[in-house]
Amino acid sequence: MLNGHKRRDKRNDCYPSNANLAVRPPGTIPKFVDELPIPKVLKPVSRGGDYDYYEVEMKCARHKFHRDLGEAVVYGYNGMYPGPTIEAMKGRTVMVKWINNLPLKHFLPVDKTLDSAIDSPEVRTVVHLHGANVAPDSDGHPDAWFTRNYGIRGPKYSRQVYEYPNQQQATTLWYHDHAMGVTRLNLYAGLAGFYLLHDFHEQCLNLPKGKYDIPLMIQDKTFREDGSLFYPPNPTPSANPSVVRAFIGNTMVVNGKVWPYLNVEPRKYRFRMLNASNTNGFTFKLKDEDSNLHPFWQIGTDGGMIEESKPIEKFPLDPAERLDVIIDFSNLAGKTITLRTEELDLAGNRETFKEEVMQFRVGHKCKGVCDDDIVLPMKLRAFEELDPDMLDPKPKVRRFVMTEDLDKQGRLMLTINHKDFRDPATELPEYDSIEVWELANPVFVPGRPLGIPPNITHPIHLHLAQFQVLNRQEFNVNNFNTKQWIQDGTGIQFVSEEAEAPDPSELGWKDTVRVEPGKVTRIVVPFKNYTGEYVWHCHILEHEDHEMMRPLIIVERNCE
Ligand SMILES: [Cu+2]
Repeated sequence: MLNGHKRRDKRNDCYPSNANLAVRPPGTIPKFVDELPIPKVLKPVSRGGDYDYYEVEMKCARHKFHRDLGEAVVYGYNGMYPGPTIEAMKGRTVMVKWINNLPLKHFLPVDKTLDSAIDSPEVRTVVHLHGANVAPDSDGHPDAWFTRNYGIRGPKYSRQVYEYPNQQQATTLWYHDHAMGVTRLNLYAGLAGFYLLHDFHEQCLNLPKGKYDIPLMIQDKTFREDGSLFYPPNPTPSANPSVVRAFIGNTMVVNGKVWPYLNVEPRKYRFRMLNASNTNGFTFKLKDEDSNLHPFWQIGTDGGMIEESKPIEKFPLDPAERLDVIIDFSNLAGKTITLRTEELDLAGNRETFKEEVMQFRVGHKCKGVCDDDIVLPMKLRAFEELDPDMLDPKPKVRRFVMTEDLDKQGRLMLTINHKDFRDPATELPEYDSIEVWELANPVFVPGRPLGIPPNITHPIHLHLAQFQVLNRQEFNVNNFNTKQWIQDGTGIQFVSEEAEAPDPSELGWKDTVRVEPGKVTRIVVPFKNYTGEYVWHCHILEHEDHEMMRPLIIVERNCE
């Protein structure tokens, strides 16, 4: 096995041939010339009475992102990018042996000055199934990493085979790398795939199924002239390469193709939309060639089905968030519908190349039976809204501030309550308790567009838990006392008494929430199912690698 890899490393298959080539201008890459790939469904190695057993091997591979680009080196689960889709059924356990057969040296710029990277091997991996309800030892703790053949193992490493019991409702999960300090590079290199959890309730709903149920992994990337992946080394006086504060690519990639198209029939389709970008948040909408807007019919959030499908014209989607939608092409035969974003470049100008994401080309007739019996809106499932004022006992309230500090190299780093990943745990909720978390983001310049630095939204992700977004409330960032507010909730001046309701697309169970600049974002979180050590963190991968992450330890309930 090892010899095989030595041979492969020698052939330089795992490294771009020329890492010094210039960046390819996005305007030289024609749009909508490649068809959208649909990731293959993974087959189990064996099946037991109540479980399926899979093996997935991470390895380097060559991948063509676009007709006119040369092959790029990628890291892929089973050598595929995106990784193969795992289809699971509620109540039936999935076991996966995650195997690392990657080389020992990374092809992207590794910052060896990050706390977690000092003395750590370059290519270390651990898989997190994002949004899943799993025991801590199968959650993919960022310190549970391992190298090729499990040769070197991180301090929290405990097992080769992860166990996913699938006891939650049907939803779109995704698996991706989570190794501390190199997640941004491993995910950018291609280590991400879908995990679609089904249940009987969902299967009895009259939703588009099979080839009409399509996952969309949306990312922004930048390429060199030869088609290889570009990620900035960002040398600083104290570190070369050095972690960047944000990575914004100049092209849009869906399921591994740059600006693809999809031929669709004039009927309804289900799309599971995932933002798997490193930093970039998007606002999506659908437009035809005459600039008419067409609605998405939302059916789900991160955590599964919402109560009733509803039309939405546009919605925000930050890194790691998912939205489950139906797009109805029935009355659009012969039309071309473009999935678009409202992109701004870093100067706040319209980012014309990235405003287009992919194209749906609607054919003139259905291949089989059209789906005229799917009637929208559609009742989906019961949903209980959690109102903290009605809860007994009263939920514990925790307050967090998205803070800025300097690291040992003197670089700006983002922290939470001025704490980083290595500080002792402070979030130890009790098993079977419900808490309210208030997350303040005081870095805000009014008048500057959202998403343009410093007005950055932090997508905050809690492992294990699914929560509900309560509201957001704008506050005066120039008159804010971080310490006092964390301590007792005073030291803050709200711009208005009234809090804003969540975006309509956020009404449901979530595992990632946008903590917008200049606002306090409130969520209500039940902690249940497992005790033990997890993490919560910003899902901007450049922030998470630079320790914008905290331990989350669910403790046994105190019975007094
Ligand atoms: Cu962040």
